[in-house]
Amino acid sequence: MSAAHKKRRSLFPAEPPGGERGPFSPRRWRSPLRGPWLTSVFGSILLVAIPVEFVTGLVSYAAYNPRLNGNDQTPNHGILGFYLFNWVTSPSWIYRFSQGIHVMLGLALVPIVAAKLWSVLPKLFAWPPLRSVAQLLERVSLLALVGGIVFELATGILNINYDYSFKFSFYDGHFFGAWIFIAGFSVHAALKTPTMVRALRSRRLRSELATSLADTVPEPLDASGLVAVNPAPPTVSRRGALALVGASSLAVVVLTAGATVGGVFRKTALLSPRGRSYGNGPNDFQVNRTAQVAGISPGETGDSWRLELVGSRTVSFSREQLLAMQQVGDHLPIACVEGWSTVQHWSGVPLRTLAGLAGSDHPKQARVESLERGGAFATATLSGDQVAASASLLALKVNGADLSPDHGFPARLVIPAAPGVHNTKWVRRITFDEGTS
Ligand SMILES: Nc1nc2c(c(=O)[nH]1)N[C@H]1C(S)=C(S)[C@@H](COP(=O)(O)O)O[C@H]1N2
Ligand SMILES: [Mo]
Repeated sequence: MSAAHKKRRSLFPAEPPGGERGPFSPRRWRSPLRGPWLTSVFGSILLVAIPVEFVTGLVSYAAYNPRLNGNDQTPNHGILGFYLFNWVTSPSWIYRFSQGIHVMLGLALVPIVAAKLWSVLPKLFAWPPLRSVAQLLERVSLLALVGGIVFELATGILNINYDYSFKFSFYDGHFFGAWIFIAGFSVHAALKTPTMVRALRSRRLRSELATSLADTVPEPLDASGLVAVNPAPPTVSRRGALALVGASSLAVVVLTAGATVGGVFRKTALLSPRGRSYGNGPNDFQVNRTAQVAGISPGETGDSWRLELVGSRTVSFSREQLLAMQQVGDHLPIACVEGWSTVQHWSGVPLRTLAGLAGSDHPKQARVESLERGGAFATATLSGDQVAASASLLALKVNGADLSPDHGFPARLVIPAAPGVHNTKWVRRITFDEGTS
């Protein structure tokens, strides 16, 4: 063993199991790109992006008005619901915007998180695994951090792909997972930000981007344990690695953003599982669940259909009678939690007019029931503000034409700024509650 080699080895106090070739040997990790600078580049992106992702996630949960009966099986989530507020009704695009960011950014983070984890992989195998109490604490926080981000990305991606058959467990899982993750993230950020700043200052991004493969050399050895003690020749430059990660992120965004940006970009949303199945003519925009899948039979939506309104009195109206009332219309978005959205021109009867007809001028909340039986979509509870908002509609038409069966014929809700799921289709009954809840 050479003197220099001995010196390097002295950074590692114990002989790992498996000798020099096992995964626990620092000599086993040979990428010449790994080092505090590269890790810090990925870390600094996450340091900004993760809080945005967390906050838009909390906003999304608040937008469901989980405190209203029936909107959430575990309302409030105890102390973690401390921040909940009555969700807003304007601007109408706010949920579309915030949830679009949450989903797109979440997807864009996948390559960056993968690169960050790759860059610190040798630390996972550091030997001996526990050197001190401080290190034990750090490792526990890493479990929340790494386990948390992997869990959040996985459940989020499953959710946007596979509907809501597991809706409430998804919400609970993604919600509690987010809190566990953010706890680990906060500890990690507090511990590592000084190191990150130092590492970022150690090299200039501009000169890294100008460095070719031939000139790529490892970062100087340090105590962090990230830099390879036994580096292999580089097969990609740092700028190549950064370009690969950046391009992957960009590709994910380009291939999904069309689902919420809409227009001509809709066609580029090749990775988006939703937001691309259309109807016909004026109803030619995406359908989340068709009437057939929801079990709506043409018989129940025909001439015998009546809207029942329950307040201090109970009244009911045929579709014809509703169409004879004064109609209002507006361009309003349907913005799904899955990240896709679409803006259409909806017209029908304002919800507050219907409340008045049921003898309930200032309801505290409204319970909406669909013809659909059972499942997470069959009912929604709206706040008093949502009933009172002038743009809140029981829509009968879209873009001037009758609603198609798949878009909720005979009548559906369109509530400004609400998550798509509260825009109940095939409405059967609305119960206005003047109580104090
Ligand atoms: N009764 C009922 N209403 C529903 C749904 C449903 O499956 N059943 N889907 C909801 C969801 S999750 C969304 S995003 C919107 C989608 O509306 P669209 O299919 O007209 O685009 O309707 C909402 N209303
Ligand atoms: Mo949705």
